[in-house]
Amino acid sequence: MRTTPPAVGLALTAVLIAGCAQGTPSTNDGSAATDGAAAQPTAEPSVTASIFLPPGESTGAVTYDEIAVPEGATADVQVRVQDGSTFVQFTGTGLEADRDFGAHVHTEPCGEDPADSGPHYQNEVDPEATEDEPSTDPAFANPENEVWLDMTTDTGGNALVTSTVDWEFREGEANSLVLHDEHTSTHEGHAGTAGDRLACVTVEF
Ligand SMILES: [Cu+2]
Repeated sequence: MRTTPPAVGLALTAVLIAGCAQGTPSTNDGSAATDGAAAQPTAEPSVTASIFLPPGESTGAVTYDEIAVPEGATADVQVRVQDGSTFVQFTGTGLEADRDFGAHVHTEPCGEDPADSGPHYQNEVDPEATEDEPSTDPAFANPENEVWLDMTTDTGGNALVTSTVDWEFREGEANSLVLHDEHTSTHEGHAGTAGDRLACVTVEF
């Protein structure tokens, strides 16, 4: 799914309000901020807005690959729960242009090491999965049982992607959104894998 300008405008606004901007309220691609009625209905979403920084400088949003996710790129994650369903929206700006990313909700917060964010959050946890061998069984590693937010950036390095699942997160068990090197595989033995972890956003889902 591609970005549309309104959400980008919202994301930048949210970032400025959040005040974690490090001296760059960038003009980068600020796009047209038409008004707020973005694509999605918003009951009362929780919003986490952050700016990607190198490991060690932030645990909020960390980039491990500054080509794909340059320092200063922004992430805006909205989560809304309604009638037992959960809606998650990711908006990114300043990312590498025209590029595929895989993205999922993971269990642990971001850290200096890309592995710190742990495995994918699953609604029904794969009983075969272990710490060393995360779930790659398509019966569990699929976009209905996990939250996948695969995206392709536009020519300006923006992306907007949404996912809705018919369950709610168990409190405290989903703590990050991880961006990966490629779109997510769905076949047996590889399901849920999407290459290297390029960046991570800490979000309390
Ligand atoms: Cu992942």
